[in-house]
Amino acid sequence: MFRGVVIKSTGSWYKVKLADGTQVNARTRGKLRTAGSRNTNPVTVGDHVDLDFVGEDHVITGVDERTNYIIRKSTNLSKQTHIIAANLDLAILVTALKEPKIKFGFVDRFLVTAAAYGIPAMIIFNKCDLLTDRELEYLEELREAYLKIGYPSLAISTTEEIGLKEVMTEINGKITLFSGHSGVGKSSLLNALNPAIKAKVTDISESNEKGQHTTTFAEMHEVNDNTYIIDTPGLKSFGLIDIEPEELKDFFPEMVQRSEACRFSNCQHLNEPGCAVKPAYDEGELPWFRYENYCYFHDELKEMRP
Ligand SMILES: Nc1nc2c(ncn2[C@@H]2O[C@H](COP(=O)(O)OP(=O)(O)OP(=O)(O)O)[C@@H](O)[C@H]2O)c(=O)[nH]1
Ligand SMILES: [Mg+2]
Ligand SMILES: [Zn+2]
Repeated sequence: MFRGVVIKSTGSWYKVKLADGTQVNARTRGKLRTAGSRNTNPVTVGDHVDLDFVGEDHVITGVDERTNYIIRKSTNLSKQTHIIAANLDLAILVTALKEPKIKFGFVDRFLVTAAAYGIPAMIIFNKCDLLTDRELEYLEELREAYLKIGYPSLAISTTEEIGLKEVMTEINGKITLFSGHSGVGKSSLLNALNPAIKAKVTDISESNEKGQHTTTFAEMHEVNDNTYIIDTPGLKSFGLIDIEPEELKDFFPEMVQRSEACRFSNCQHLNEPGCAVKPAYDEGELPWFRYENYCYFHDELKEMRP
């Protein structure tokens, strides 16, 4: 038996890094014990696995229990789920303010999901070289708003090599997930952090014409000895999953912080009397767009309930 870590998953085969550092292609065979049953993929990037040699092939025979994992619905309407990656130390949402334009709903869906699965999250605003002074000021306000609700962020430019040291400081010694829309520069940033990686990058105008993502499968890359980044294909949407509407509030850190002052211990911060959370948004102490997203997600989760 061999031991290894899954570093790439295409759905039909897996690239596994064995304990001695060599990389092999492996398949799964038979029934694997897995955490969830509705998932489209029983084995995911970051999984620690057992392998056997069957004939000429490496076969994954078992998957270790995951310390954590992050799941999304394949599409917003789909019932099928997809495990993006497992055993993460940090989840980074890479976005740009423009080219492509930021979608706050998407950002907050990602942050809620990371919180629900207990994974520390942060935001990287890439492509700052494209911003005017006014836009840069706006970005600073935005970063302050996110910091206030519990999410650190970095403003960087991969092409101008601004802020790369700060990114390195955040990810050093960790296994980090890069997620975000197509074209925000996830693979470019990966290459900038370690030019030997040479992940495929496409000019945004080309990729728009084809309507395709440049990165097609999640893959774990070694940035240095104990620092890994999992680069993922760009996402169009991010469906929430496995969250009850009543517990959604627990995944908004700014709500958790203030909810002790609510009259009712199970306050949903919607229209309850004596709520201490909603007024903080009403009065501009907390960013209003977060509350809008909360209400929107709450409705969505209620509608999904069987
Ligand atoms: N102006 C500017 N362009 C950038 C920056 N970072 C990346 N790009 C460009 O953005 C485009 C898309 O970059 P990719 O790294 O392929 O984006 P991705 O997020 O990996 O996209 P998918 O793999 O499709 O999810 C390329 O043309 C990059 O050169 C940046 O900091 N500034
Ligand atoms: Mg990419
Ligand atoms: Zn409340």
